Amino acid sequence: MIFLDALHGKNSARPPVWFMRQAGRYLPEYRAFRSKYSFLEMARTPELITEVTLLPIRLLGFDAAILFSDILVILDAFKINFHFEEQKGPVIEQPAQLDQISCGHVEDSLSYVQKAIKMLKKELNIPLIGFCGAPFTVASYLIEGGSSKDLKKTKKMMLHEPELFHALLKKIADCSIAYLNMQIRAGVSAIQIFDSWAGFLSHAHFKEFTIKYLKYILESIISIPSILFCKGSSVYATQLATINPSAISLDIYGNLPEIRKQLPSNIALQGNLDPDILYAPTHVVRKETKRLLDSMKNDPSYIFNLGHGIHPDTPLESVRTVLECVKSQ
Ligand code: 1CP
Repeated sequence: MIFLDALHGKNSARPPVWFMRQAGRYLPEYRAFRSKYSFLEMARTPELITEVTLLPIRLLGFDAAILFSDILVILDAFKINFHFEEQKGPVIEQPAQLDQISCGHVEDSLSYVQKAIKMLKKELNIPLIGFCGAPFTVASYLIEGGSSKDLKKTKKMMLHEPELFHALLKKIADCSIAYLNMQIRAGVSAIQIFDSWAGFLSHAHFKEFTIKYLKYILESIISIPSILFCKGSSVYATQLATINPSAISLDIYGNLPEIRKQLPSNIALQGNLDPDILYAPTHVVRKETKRLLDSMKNDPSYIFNLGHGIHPDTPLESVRTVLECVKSQ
């Protein structure tokens, strides 16, 4: 299992490869499912979660599967209603009373995730990655009511009402611990925590509002390989390393060999191909993939991935080209 070997820093074969959002709209087979079901119908139905998780594995041959789900399904545990709109993304339906929300039993509200993991374990012969959103990023959706370009409401709340903000982060962290432990007991082989929007924070605030809760989560979950991702991870890699994840997933900005030198050797690195490169002509896709592979040659703990999720309009041919390059190493 080269993916788990790399997470443990002892992969002597080629680097393993998987993509964030690998089960998504760039696949015609995914779009066929979406023409019949809404995203949330799919994400709440164990049989559909299983089918869609397996799509990119069967069609393209990635080395790890990631559970088809979303960081926002945890809102089901808080009984907060939300939906996804075509152009807009997630919409939180009733602005929550943030001082009053509480997380119920995840085994009840998120049982569909537990069932899907058990089904997937029977089908898969490669590792399955479970995940959740980080408290800061999940809180930002609750406060903004959906996606935001600047996280202004979130940062205002953080600055005006730090105690309320901390209490909210703690509640989401506690719920995330229960949720990840449920996923681990059901059989995932590794977990990834997505703190997509933590890059909006300054250094000191990153420590206070993000690192604190990521550390708490990592220390509280059942022991399993863990990967931390945020947009901004190339800036915050050394801070993220202090809480000892198995791996850090790098955005597109940093130079991996340089980051490698700054971090303890027991921390694996994942990333950081720019997803936009997949729009390039095939020979450029090949050249850029090789450049990244060469820069991490013989690294026993490198996992090939993108710097962020794959775009919905990515040409399938480019994905095939990347996989071919990595696998021919
Ligand atoms: O079909 C569709 O219209 C839905 C598109 C889609 C998909 C395929 C959404 C809506 N979520 C997902 C799946 C998803 N989301 C996965 C599945 C596993 C995989 O194949 O990787 C994962 C891990 C996520 C995580 C997620 N959701 C993040 C963190 C990662 C990242 O991209 O930064 C975030 C921020 C979300 C929120 C979200 N989900 C979907 C949308 C449109 C958004 C909003 C993004 C934004 O605010 O800009």
